[in-house]
Amino acid sequence: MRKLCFALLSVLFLVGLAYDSFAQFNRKAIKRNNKNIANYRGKKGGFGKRNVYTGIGFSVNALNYFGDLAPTPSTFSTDISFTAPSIGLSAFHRFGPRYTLQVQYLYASLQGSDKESASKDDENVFRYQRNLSFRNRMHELSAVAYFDLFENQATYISRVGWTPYAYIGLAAFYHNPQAKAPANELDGVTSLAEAGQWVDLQPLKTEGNSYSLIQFAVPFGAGARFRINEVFDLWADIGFRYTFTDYLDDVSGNYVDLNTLSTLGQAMAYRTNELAGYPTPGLSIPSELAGVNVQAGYGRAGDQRGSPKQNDIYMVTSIRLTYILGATFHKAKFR
Ligand SMILES: [Ca+2]
Repeated sequence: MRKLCFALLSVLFLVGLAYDSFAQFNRKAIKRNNKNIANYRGKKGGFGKRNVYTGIGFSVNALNYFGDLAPTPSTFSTDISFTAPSIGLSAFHRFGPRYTLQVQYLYASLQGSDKESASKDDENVFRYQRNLSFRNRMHELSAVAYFDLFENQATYISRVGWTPYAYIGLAAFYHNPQAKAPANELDGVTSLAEAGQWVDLQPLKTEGNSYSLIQFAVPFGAGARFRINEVFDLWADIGFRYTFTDYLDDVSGNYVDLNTLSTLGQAMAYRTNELAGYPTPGLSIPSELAGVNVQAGYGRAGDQRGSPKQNDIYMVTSIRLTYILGATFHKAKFR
């Protein structure tokens, strides 16, 4: 909750900042217009229609996941080996000397695995023994405002060679957490029909509750844009998607009574027994499911499965090539 408040405050602060600079820009524009009117010598103006431009872009991105299945319990823990590539398509509109608005479609993929990220030989033994894993393929649509440090009052032709920028916006995404099904049901002998397949986790209600597959996020970050030639720019930035869900990994709260789940749900919700030698002698206790023993602390109703304190977030590192549309039209007009 504190995190959410912080995120909302940050957004409000940035919106305030943007509004302030916009107001300042307006005041400047009025001043400039007055000056222009006073010095009128024919056609002249502020950031007028002919300075506005539109373009399209293509990006390659690297995605990292921060959440319940990260290597350590810290907020900024991620397993770099699970970095997933992604592509994005975008369109942007330049509407001020410092301001660009961009809409983007991003295909994204996130991954995490307790077994591969945590060790049974250190303080992360809880995660190792939990033995959960996931992948999540996402389709994200975002609208983001970019604020340049260096301004350009004229047309795209005289835009600066490079400028740092910051961005903030809103994103909506469709996601679908999945995990690979184990060979057997929880009884350890009956083969699972879905063995080895990627199974959708949301319909199984592994923690007893449902969540929406459409979610929202606040993208924010910083980077720099480099002019390649008259029409091409290269953008490089790094940022976070602060989401409003803890279920990107299908892990957030406690284990539920295994009797309340389907056979497949049971096998996907509690996975400690898949580790060789588990449940360990001395810590093997009966679960609520008849005939199935679990490791003490895992798999019984109320045992901790995840941490609901923090939502899952992801980091997006991007390199984007953009092309300014209508350049030949402008050239023809001003030659
Ligand atoms: Ca989570």
